Amino acid sequence: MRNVIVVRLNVISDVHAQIEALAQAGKNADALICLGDLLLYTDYEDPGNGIMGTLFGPELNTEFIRLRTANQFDDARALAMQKWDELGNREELINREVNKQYEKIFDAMPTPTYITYGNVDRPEFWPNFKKEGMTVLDGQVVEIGGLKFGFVGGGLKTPYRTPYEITDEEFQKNVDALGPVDVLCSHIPPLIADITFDVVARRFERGSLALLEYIKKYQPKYSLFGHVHQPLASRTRVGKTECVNVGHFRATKRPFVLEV
Ligand SMILES: [Mn+2]
Repeated sequence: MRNVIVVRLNVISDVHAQIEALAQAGKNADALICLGDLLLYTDYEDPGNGIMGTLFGPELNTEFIRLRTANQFDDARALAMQKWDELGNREELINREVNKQYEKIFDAMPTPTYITYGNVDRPEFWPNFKKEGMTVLDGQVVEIGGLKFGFVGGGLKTPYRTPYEITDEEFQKNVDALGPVDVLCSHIPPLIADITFDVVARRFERGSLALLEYIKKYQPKYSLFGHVHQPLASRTRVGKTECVNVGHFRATKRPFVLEV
């Protein structure tokens, strides 16, 4: 007879500065897996909140959100430019808020944690905040509980120009670097209609063809991801692979539990 050791992993994504719940996210688990989007730039529920709400104020930010939601990106940009002229150096002001948020978020994050970047992250800030027990992975594999977990971070290019969007070629390289794994962990989903459509925003978010092709080729047990906050479907199956959106942690405050 063989001893079976069960490892419990709590998996979260799209934290978006949900600091209180984050501090509890590792409860009863052997480790936390975080699939990115730690920052809160734009709070659609509370336009005075988040980095843009803090800098622009609720009224202007409401208008900014309205224009972007209506795909009027040039008008949104023109409106923002006007405000930046008044406020001062855009980059400095945003970076100051990013630093403030990351400090609180990384402070609250339980360990041990295996983590990758979302499209609403600023990877260049992470070395300043990374603490003991945190493993940052992108295009890399780690063994947990005897299984191989592969991580691919970031988002793909969109008209929204979110903070960390990489080209399809760069993303493909990170996927190719993995080789076969048991659990594929990414911020964005594989490119499948039901899991990339957001029913509240009423649009498709970007999914990855590279991830879908990887899944078809290697058939990992799980593909875990986040990114789509209100998906049409939160799970789907590709052959032997169970594809799971682990949920919008800012809203749910609950991790997805994976026992291996
Ligand atoms: Mn997100």
